[in-house]
Amino acid sequence: MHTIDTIYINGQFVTSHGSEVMTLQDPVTGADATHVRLADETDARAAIAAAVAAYDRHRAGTREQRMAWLQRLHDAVLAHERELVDTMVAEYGGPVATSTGTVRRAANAFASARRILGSYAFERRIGIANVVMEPLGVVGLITPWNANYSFICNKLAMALAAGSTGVIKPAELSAAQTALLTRVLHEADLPPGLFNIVTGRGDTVGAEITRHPDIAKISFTGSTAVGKTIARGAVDTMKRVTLELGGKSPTLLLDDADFAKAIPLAIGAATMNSGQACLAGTRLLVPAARLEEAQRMAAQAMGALHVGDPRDPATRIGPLVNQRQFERVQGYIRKGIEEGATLLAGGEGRPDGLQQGWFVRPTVFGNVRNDMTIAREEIFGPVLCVIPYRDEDEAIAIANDTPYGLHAYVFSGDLARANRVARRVIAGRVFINGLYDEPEAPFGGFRQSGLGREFGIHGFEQYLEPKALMGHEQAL
Ligand code: TXE
Repeated sequence: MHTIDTIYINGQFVTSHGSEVMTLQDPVTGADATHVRLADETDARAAIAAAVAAYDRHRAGTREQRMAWLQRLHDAVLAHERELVDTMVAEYGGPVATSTGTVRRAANAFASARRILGSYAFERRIGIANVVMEPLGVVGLITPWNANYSFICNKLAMALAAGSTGVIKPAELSAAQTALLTRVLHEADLPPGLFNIVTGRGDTVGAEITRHPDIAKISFTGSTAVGKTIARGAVDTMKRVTLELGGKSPTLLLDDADFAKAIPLAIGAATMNSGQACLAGTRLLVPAARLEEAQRMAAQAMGALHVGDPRDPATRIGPLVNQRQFERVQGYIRKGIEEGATLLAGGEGRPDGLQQGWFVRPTVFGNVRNDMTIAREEIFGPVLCVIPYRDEDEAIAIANDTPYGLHAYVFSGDLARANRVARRVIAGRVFINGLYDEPEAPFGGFRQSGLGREFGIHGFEQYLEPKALMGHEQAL
């Protein structure tokens, strides 16, 4: 059994003070795999103190210096791509293709921050004012388990580029990935204290970061419920918050779309990262007149996905991250059946031949009404709801009838029409006729999907605060 008991403070690996040891299971077999000694509030405070001590010097440093550090962080992650992927596959159960994408996105986050920093105008003139963009201060970066490396690296890259120092609180479930990533980032040999990494529980370490007066901003990715807790906790010290939360994203299949091309893409949108993706397209809206055809094709495309060992390159859907998520998804599948949706593919239980670990059956429900629980709540597994609509207006109304607004997908034979529909859907991002990866386009949600944006220049500016300087030679 693997034991992890170190955290990273002030450029050093130190043993955490926490007394709680958590056991993580191998998602493929369900067998115990790793013991993690969780950090506690004392560790969080030590990490914050180190980031505070490093802040003034970092803030005063040059743009060129920061760019050089970002380059080194990028190179370090890429140099260890293989190990990082293997550890992600083993700990999290993400299929190898997904996991490789996550590692590349992690490396690219540093390249992207470097590019933005290279040309960013930190000063601009507005009337008589010289407006300078300043770093916010020490930031708290709290991340989930579903793409651990890329969440950490993206937030860290932007914070460092902006001139902030930080404390990272990764998810407990990603302890082994975080331990490896920490060693990799340490190799980039940045000055101590610029970033500190403390794996502990959300309600201890995360809560300490949220309430600590020396933290100026929190960037959080995770559940909507925890996002609200953080926002409430942050208000006492008026911390800035960026929140990337859940979604229940619609895929609008318009009546002029080529179903044979669009439906497999819609299934891809629903099942990315084994369905454990905030941007997953989990509600497929189809014209009522072609409901039977669409449902048959969706069930067939879902049934064709290879579920199995995440190490196998043919695997499209691996196990879920842990037993809790497995049971949660089983509960939603049960709920869908109870509420009267038609089971078209999958269902409760494990897939044939995969009777251990946290594998679920990729599931399609047909004849779903948008007020059913399975159409309203984020399931976070490979479960798709097919919902019929009568006309375009109703499709848009159903798409927008959700507390969320993170993402949407539109398929149509007419690009101009697809764009018109995309503008009427309430979502931070809309993919039209395909699945894309644009690392510098803003990412984030309307409504309860969050607050603020990440990535690119929009994400970068969330780490800056404007200051207006006014004055001239003759003033006195
Ligand atoms: O997330 P949590 P969980 C959704 C998804 C999933 C559900 C539950 O639907 O099924 O959330 O997952 C830290 N103060 N998403 O419970 O708890 C926690 O330690 C400060 C969507 O694992 O939100 C971890 O580091 N921090 C999401 C991080 O929050 C706290 C990705 C996320 O965990 C805290 C993950 C507290 N009081 C889950 N409590 C997405 N947007 O992609 C917990 N944390």
